[in-house]
Amino acid sequence: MKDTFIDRVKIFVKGGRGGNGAVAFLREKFRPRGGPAGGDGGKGGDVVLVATSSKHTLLDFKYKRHYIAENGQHGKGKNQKGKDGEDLIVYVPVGTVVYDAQTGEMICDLVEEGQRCVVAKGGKGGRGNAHFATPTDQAPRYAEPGEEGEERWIILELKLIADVGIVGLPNAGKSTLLKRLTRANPKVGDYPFTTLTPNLGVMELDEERRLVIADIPGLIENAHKGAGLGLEFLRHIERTKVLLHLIDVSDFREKDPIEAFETVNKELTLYSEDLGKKPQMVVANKVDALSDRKLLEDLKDYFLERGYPFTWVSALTGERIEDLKEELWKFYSNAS
Ligand SMILES: Nc1nc2c(ncn2[C@@H]2O[C@H](COP(=O)(O)OP(=O)(O)OP(=O)(O)O)[C@@H](O)[C@H]2O)c(=O)[nH]1
Ligand SMILES: [Mg+2]
Repeated sequence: MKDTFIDRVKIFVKGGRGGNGAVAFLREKFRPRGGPAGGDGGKGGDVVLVATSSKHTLLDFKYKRHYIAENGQHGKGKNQKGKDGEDLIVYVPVGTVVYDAQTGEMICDLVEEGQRCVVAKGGKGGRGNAHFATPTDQAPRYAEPGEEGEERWIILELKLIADVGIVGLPNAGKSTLLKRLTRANPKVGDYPFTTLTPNLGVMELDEERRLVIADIPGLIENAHKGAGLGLEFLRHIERTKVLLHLIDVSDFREKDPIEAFETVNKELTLYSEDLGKKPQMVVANKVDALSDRKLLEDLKDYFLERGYPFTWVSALTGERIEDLKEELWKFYSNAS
């Protein structure tokens, strides 16, 4: 993913105005006092979002912010109805969630190809005077105006659709690992919060076995209350099937990997119970800098006892990366 990844935009949508009903009378040679014959106005077009997998970002919306559907045409004489305005179809990537900008209410969640969502209804057309004739007023000079279309600001938010999400404390080596597993080229740094927006990469074992992996900014304690950067990006891994939980074991005397693991898990659960319950595979990283590898056995016991598969790598040197690919694939395939 490029730095230009746009995952949230605000746009204005407005349905077309309904056409006015017409005031008209039949004037025929042999019926000089023909009845009212004003046609109805056409309906205004709707603004309709449609999910497509051929779009992957919300970038277009950064440049064009207003989406207004066509107005309905006015009614005409001889009871002719005005033409309906055309719906304005706006394509958005699969994975777009739509909110009302003012109320924050979710309007729709576009998860499937071709799924549609009307975000602004067109106004109804007004009725022509033909509708208003009564026994006492057979020649009404009144017709309804068309209604205004609905209008509002909406927020489009794109959740990345990844198969695997990498989570862990800042600096655990998540981006380095993504680089190793895929062809993605995220920024790596020896300081926390190097990653500011999510990165995506595709891990390819062979033609049939591919996984999309997401690397998100590191999580810290109280992320669910807004500490650090992590929280805002957790939505990107809500839809992944499994999580790869990366822990740094290089400095285990100073930074307890189990504590790190529990801290991150607590934040995941506090953010959303579903996220906390997602199957996790625990991966110890930076084993190149670990002098006493016996620690790995202890960690393995700890995690296996709790039902988490456990493995280790060095994202930096590439040690056991090929094994991890196979293990991750297996874990992913077996997760329901
Ligand atoms: N020795 C060693 N260092 C590593 C390894 N993997 C990553 N690092 C180093 O750890 C630091 C952090 O790596 P990143 O990949 O940026 O870590 P991150 O988890 O993405 O960090 P944030 O994006 O800030 O959350 C960098 O200096 C990496 O070079 C490893 O296997 N061994
Ligand atoms: Mg990173």
